[in-house]
This record gives sequence, C-alpha cells and structure tokens, in this order.
Amino acid sequence: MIKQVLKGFIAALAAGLLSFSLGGGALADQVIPYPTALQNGSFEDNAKKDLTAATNYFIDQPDLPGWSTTASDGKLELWYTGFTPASVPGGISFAAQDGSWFMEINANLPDTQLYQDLATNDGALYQWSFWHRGRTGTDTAMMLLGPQGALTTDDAQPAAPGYEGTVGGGFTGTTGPTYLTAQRGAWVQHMGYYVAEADVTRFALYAYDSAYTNKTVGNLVDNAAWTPIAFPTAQTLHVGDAAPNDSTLVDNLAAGYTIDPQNVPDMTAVGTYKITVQVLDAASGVVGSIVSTVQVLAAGTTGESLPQTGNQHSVLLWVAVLVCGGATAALVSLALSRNKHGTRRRYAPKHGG
Ligand SMILES: [Ca+2]
Repeated sequence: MIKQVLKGFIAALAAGLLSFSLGGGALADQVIPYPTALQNGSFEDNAKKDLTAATNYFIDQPDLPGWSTTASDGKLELWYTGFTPASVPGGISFAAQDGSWFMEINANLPDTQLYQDLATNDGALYQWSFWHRGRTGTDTAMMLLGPQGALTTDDAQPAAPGYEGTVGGGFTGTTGPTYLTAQRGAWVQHMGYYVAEADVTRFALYAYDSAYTNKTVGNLVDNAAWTPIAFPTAQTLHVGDAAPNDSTLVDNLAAGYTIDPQNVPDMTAVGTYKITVQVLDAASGVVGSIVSTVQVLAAGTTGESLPQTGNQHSVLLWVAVLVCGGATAALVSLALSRNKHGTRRRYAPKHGG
C-alpha cells in the first residue's frame, strides 16, 4: 500500500510539479483575515438601515460593517439622506451622494480616521476614491494609505489632477494635491492611485480640518471605492529568447488601462531585471507604475520560476523521496512553499538512514 502511494507521488513528480492555487476569497478568509475588496463603501449596510427618518445617528463601531474608527469612544456619525441639521449650518438639507446613507468622518472627537484594513498585493497599483462634501463651508479631508498600522498626514495621498476638490470664497486653509477640499453646496469626488507597500494596507479617511469652530463638525463622506488596476509579474526567460511580450509584464490589468514597459532587457545577458511598467488610463495619461521582474538565465539552463497568475498565490508541494539501495524506502520530507512572487523554492532531498 505504502509502495503504491509512493509510486503515485513519483508519478506526479514525473508529470511535473504538484501545484495548485488559492483564490483571492480563500486567501482573504483563511490565510489573511482581511478582505481584498473595500467593504460597505457607501455605508448602506448599518444598524439603522431599516429606518427612514431624515436624521443622524451616533452609532457604535460594530454597527457599521467593514469600518473602524481611531476615535477612543468608538463612535461613528451616520446620516440619512435629506437630513437638515437644526443649527449647524441650519436650514440646509443634505442628500446622500449614493444610496440613502453617508457619514461624517468624525463623530465626537476631532483628528480621527474612518478606516479599513485590506489584503493587498505588495507592489500592485490600486485606484482609491471617495465623495466628499463640506457642512458649513469648505472642509478638508485626506486620503491616508499605508501598511496596516497607525497612519499620519505623512501617509496622505495626492489626488489625480482635477480631483483635489474645490474651495469656497474666503477659504484660508492649505491647498495642494493631498489637501482634499469640498464646499457645502455639492459633493465632489476625490480620486488617485497608490502602489501597495505591504500585504495588508490601511485605507483611512481623515478629517484634516473643517470650516466650523468645532472640528468634529463637517467632512461628510460617501461612496468610497478601492479598485485593483495592475499587478506586477515575475517570469524566467533565457539568453537569446525574444524580449518578453508586454502582456506578460502585467496581471489583472483593469479595463480601460494600457501599459508601457520602460526598460525591457535585450535578452543578451544573464541577470535579473526589474522592469518599470507605466500604467496609462483611457486618456493615455500615466497614472502610476508597477515593477515586474524578468530573470534571464543562460541558454539551456532549467527554468527556476513560475509566472504569477493574477491575484492568486501558487502553492508548491515538493516531495522528496529517499531511495536507498535501489528500493524506495521512505517518504522523508514534505515541504510547503508559498511565495507570492511566484519564485519556486528548491528543497534539497534529504538523504539518510
Ligand atoms: Ca451611501
């Protein structure tokens, strides 16, 4: 029986590497406890969702699936469409930008962030966006993105040109690509691009300043989004091969985007080449870059890598079988390798007894 099982392993090895992949969902649920997609970006799923009064609520963090706050009291401020605050500013009705519900970034405490932690592909390009509106005048928010953990204004992301927002008359605050402004009169969308620097990224909306004396008042937000745009790849070729095709230098390219690799190797020398791949939007503007890897081996050598396939992580099983005196004797090691860059890890067979 054991001999038959070992024969099966040997047959599998002869046929090629034992390999399978985990889908993004399985990875998020079972390996990293964070989702890859932004949850509840329009705030429609909340503990008050069956109510229709045009008012606001101070709710506890667990009452808004997906979102957390840095506020020490754990409170979040939820607004229903059509809410007309009695006094601040008074007489002005605020409709949701999307659906029926929206938020103030702050509830009771200033300088707080409304955030989610998301599973990300280190090195991949993402698009972020959210809708923003002032409450009493021009409010200023920031999009903070960085590896999971406390974020500061150093993590503020620049908006793409035209997505910084607008300021009203008399505004004296700071302006610039990271200072995302919105007036009271209308919702504006802020949008930009970010290359993930870790396997878990914090997506945080930060209330930087408001037009009101009490800085917890203002910075209405709705309809936040997080979209994968392009993932880097890793591949192995040989000296003398044709230069890698552009299509092999990117994975999961979002619809409407194209790429422009910058420094493709000429395939005349052995080496590991980091290729900067510019990503362009439908208007042919460069929105960001990813870095793909091409390992060039000497002609005739055995390949060492597997190409990365989308948002999946290959799991490679290596089974070393000890052969003693011509007879298969024992299964001596089983090694499991998970490497998101797709580089195969080699395990030397262990010989013994
Ligand atoms: Ca909404």
